[in-house]
Amino acid sequence: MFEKVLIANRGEIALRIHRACKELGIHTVAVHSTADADAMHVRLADESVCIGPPPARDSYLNKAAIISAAVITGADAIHPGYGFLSENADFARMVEDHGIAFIGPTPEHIAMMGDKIEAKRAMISLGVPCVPGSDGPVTDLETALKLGKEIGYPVLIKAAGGGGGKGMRVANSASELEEAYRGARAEAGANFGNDVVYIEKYLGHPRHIEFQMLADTHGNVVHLGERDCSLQRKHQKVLEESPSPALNSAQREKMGKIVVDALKKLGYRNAGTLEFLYQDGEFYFIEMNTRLQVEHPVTEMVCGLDLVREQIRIASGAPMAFTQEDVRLQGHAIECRVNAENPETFAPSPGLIAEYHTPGGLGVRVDSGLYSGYRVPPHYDSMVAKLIVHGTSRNECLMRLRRALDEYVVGGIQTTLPLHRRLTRSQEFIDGNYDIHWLERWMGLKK
Ligand code: MV4
Repeated sequence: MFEKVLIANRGEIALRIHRACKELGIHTVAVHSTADADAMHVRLADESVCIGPPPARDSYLNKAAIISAAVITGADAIHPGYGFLSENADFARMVEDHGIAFIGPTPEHIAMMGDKIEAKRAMISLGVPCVPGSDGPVTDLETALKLGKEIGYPVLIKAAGGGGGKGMRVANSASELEEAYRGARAEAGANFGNDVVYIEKYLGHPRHIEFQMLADTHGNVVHLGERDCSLQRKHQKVLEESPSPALNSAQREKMGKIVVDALKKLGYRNAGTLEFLYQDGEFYFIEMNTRLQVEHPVTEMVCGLDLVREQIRIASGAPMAFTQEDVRLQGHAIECRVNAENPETFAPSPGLIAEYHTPGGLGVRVDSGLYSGYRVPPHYDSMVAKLIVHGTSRNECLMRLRRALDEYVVGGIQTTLPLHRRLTRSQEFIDGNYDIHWLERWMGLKK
C-alpha cells in the first residue's frame, strides 16, 4: 500500500480524497495555488506545497509543478480527482515515467476515451450499443450529406475531441447541414485545437444515464449501478440520482452485464463511467469518462463502497475484495450540487463565508471544503459543496433531502440552494418524469 499520496486537485474533491487516504493510513500531500492557501484540504493534509499563482494553467494544470511537488515530498502516488489533469494522458504517462503511481486508468485508455470517435469504435467492437452514425470522422460536406440521408434527420454533428456539448450542432434537414457542419468544425477547432467531427442520429428526448465501473489489475470488473444525470443546465449537471427512476432491475442487470463484459475484454483498470443516452427503452453509448466523477457519492450511498479507497487499493495492485455477486444496491440517493452563484442568474458569487451550518442526521452527507471565515476564490469552478442524501426509497430520500436543504445555511455569498429547494418540490421532478431538456424548460430557459 502507498505511504504518501499527492492530491492533484482542490476544493471538495481534494478533501474527499484526503479523507480516504487518512482512513487507509496514508500520508497526504496537498498542492495549492496562492489563492487556496487557506483551503480546508490544505489545512488538514499532512504536507502542502504551493504550486503557483491562481490561474489553473499556472497551478492545477501545471504538470511539471505537480510532479516536482510529488518528487520533492516523496509521494509514491498521485490522485488527480476530476477536471484539471484527471483525463490528460500525457500527465498520466509523465507521472508513471517518474516512477510514481497514477491513481486512475492507463494512459492508453485515457487517450482512447478522450477521442470520442475512438471511444465509439472501441465500444462497438466490444458489443456496447451506440448511437447510429458515422464510422469515423466526417471529413467533408459531401460525406456529411450522404450520411445524413442514410441516418435520417435530425442529425447531430459532434467534435471528436469534445465532450460537455461544445462543438455540437443539430441539423434538422439537408439544407441545414452545411451550416451545422461548418459551425461544428469551427467551434471544435477553436475549443479543442482539433476540428475533427463525427455525425450521429439526434435523439430528441433522451435521459442521460451512466454506469459506474470498477476494474482491478487482476481481471476483475464490476458495475456499481447507474446514475441518472439528466438534470443539466447548459451541460452543467445540477442534480443526480441513483438508481434512475426510469430503469427497472431487469434493464439494469442486462446493461450491467454488457458493460462489465466490455471492460473485461478491454482490460480496463480503475474507476470509469460509461455515459448513455436512454430513449424509448433503448440505451445508446455516447462517451466514457476515465476519471472519478463529481457525482460518485450517490453510487457510494447506494452500494456502501468508498470509491476513492477502491481506486487507491486498485492502483496499489490489490485485487478487489468483492465480486459482482457481492454488490448490493440498496435504497435511493440524490445529490444536489451547491454552486457559489446567484440562483436566478447563475452569475458567480465568490466571497467570504459568514455563518455556515450543514445539515445532518441519518443518510445525510455534505462534501465541501467550506467553513465560516473561508473566502471562496473567483478563479475556479463555482461548485463549493455537494449535498448527498440517502433513503430506503426515492420518496424517503426526497423527504429527507427537502429537510436537509432547509437546514443548510451558507452566509456571505449567494448559492444555488434556493433552486434546489424549489426543484425538489416540483411535481414533475417528484414524479421522476424528466429528460435532458426538462430542467431548462422548467427554468424557462427553453420552450
Ligand atoms: C447527444 C444528444 C442527442 N443525440 N447525442 C451533450 C454533451 C455530450 N455529453 C453529449 N451530449 C448530447 N449528445 C445524440 N446523438 C444530446 C446531448 C445533450 C445532452 C446529453 C446529456 C445530458 C445533457 C445534454 C444536454 C444537451 C444535449
